[in-house]
Amino acid sequence: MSFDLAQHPHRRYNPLNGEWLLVSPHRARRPWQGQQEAPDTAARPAHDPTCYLCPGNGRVNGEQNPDYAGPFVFDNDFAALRDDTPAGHLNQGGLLRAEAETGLGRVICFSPRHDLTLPEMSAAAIRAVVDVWTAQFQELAARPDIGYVQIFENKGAVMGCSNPHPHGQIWAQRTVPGEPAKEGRQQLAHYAEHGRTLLTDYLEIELREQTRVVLENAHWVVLVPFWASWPFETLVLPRRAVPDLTQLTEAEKNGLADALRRLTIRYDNLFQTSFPYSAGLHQRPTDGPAYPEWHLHLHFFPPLLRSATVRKFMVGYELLANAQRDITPEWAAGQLRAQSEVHYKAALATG
Ligand code: H2U
Ligand code: ZN
Repeated sequence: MSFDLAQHPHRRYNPLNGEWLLVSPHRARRPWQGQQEAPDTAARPAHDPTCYLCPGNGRVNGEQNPDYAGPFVFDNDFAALRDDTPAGHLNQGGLLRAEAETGLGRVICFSPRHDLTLPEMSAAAIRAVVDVWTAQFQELAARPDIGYVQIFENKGAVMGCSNPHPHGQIWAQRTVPGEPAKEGRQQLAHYAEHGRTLLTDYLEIELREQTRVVLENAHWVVLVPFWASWPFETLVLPRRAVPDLTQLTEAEKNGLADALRRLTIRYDNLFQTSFPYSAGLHQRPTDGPAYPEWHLHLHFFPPLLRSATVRKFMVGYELLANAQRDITPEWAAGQLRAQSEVHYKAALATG
């Protein structure tokens, strides 16, 4: 009996953050119990008078949203970080340590439409969101008090998203937080040794093997990473190594919009539901250096496992030991590859 990644319990290494994952494929070999649920065809109004993100409506701080026509950015009224925090720190024997942290939070409404999530938007409308991410990164990166800019989206109530109006967030702060700091150390070590970015070398392997690739266009590749811990986790990678959005060409930005649209349609089609996830960009820190080792990418972390309601929980072993999965990344990639790029709601509407 020889070792087989599709059958035998094993550990996989995540070179991007230096951590390990336990894969137990034998547990997933029981028959697919994809619970049959009716397609979610719930419709929302294009404008909701009670939504604090819709154009023209009031927010909790009393401000009124403009009658915006494209993406709309405003300062988060309940930002986790503030730029008026006084400096200060605490250190008790090296064990109790604290430091004041400064920064800001912003909310990005993807469009005026209350009812259109990314997979239901046109590539041009998604490109407008990419442009806003780029402009926000550029503006914040230029500030001496901002060392890192995190752009992300929480989608769906299951991910703690409080408002269905499609929107993302930006948290920008003085220091580099944990996940990008880990990825930065790993990428720097690889670049120092090989003179190429870690993700350039990784992508070359994935393009050769093809087993985990979900979709490609001229400038981007979407794949289920070898070390994915969430069942249908994906990595969205530019073929050309650039450290941040401002380095992308027009064609690459259009390519990103295309990749995001096609990926999120496949996600919605998988369980015929508006597919929840946390997703976001990882880009170079903005504290000064050029960071040539940084290879911009997006992560999608979706919680669903078997159906619109059966999700993966990161609990006992995952909390106490390390991440674990049953279905293999290769199998998950195959499921996503098998999906149509016509949104199921559009397909149902045209019969
Ligand atoms: P989430 O549902 O993804 O948490 O996003 C909603 C964000 O909008 C949340 O961060 C902000 C919340 O603080 N918000 C405002 O800034 N103003 C409001 O009037 C309501 C919500
Ligand atoms: Zn709305």
